[in-house]
Amino acid sequence: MTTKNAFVTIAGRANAGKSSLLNALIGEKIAAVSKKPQTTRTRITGILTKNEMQYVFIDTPGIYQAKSRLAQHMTKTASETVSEGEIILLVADCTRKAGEAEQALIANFRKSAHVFLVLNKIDLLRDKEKLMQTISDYSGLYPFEEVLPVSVLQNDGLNLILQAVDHYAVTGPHYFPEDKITDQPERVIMAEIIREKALTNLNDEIPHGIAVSIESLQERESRAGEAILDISAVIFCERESHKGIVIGKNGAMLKKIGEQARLELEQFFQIKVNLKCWVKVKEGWRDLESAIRNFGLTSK
Ligand SMILES: Nc1nc2c(ncn2[C@@H]2O[C@H](COP(=O)(O)OP(=O)(O)OP(=O)(O)O)[C@@H](O)[C@H]2O)c(=O)[nH]1
Ligand SMILES: [Mg+2]
Repeated sequence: MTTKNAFVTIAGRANAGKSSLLNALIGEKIAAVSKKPQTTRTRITGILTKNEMQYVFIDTPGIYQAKSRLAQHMTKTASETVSEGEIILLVADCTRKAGEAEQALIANFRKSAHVFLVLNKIDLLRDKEKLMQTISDYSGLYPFEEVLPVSVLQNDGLNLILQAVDHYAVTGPHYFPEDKITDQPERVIMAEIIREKALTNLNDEIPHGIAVSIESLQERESRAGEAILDISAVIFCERESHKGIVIGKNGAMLKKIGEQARLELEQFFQIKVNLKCWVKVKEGWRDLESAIRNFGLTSK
């Protein structure tokens, strides 16, 4: 069998639905998703192998006007990844006008890159006329090879994305084993599942200042002979006053986050999980280079 591969960069403004798209294409939830912008902080590789084809999708942090050092690293990660991409999906929310975020990314595209505009969230669109206008506005910005209106939420149009990408697949060996779906280490996936639940449940500025670290991980057997994974995680927040909110009244918030995370961890890793979460303060860490590095969030 002649094997082929395609490396595809997924870029766009924060909240456009990039990580949702990655998860939908892979068919497994490997990247955190939330309503809040700036959910994704690093490059995340998702792999889909279908017969002779291997797609390697690279999800990137969304472009967003934020000032912290962490945000600068995230923007740099996105720009650098895009500047290396030969096949790029520029994902945009079709209900919003093209803006600086898209333009900033476009400025980084290689001349040789094949770029597809993925206009996501068409399920939200009542007036189809508006879609034509949006397509025309975007077409003025860049000569996209194709414009693909999709709804990731409704799994609508995703095949068109794969078909578009197929044109530019190159003959060569598969870079990853067939059953591999991501390059993220287990601990990172675990921390991201917990962070996603914190993002979903917390409001205002707090979610953005959350980082999660897995402190210990151990598999054991219960007395009944059942395998159990003990996970101990620390949820870092930026201020003492935030700590109380993350823990909640009588620990209610922390319990909720932990419970939701445990269920998803059990589903993903297919093992019973005993999750213990602690909350610690790392004052203003998003502006501390050393802390950003320790959390593995620096750009190259
Ligand atoms: N209505 C609708 N919502 C969607 C669709 N795709 C994604 N969303 C929602 O949009 C929000 C953002 O999704 P994400 O996948 O986290 O977006 P992202 O582009 O990765 O965001 P960042 O990581 O912050 O850059 C979530 O609430 C998703 O459920 C869609 O097709 N339709
Ligand atoms: Mg994302």
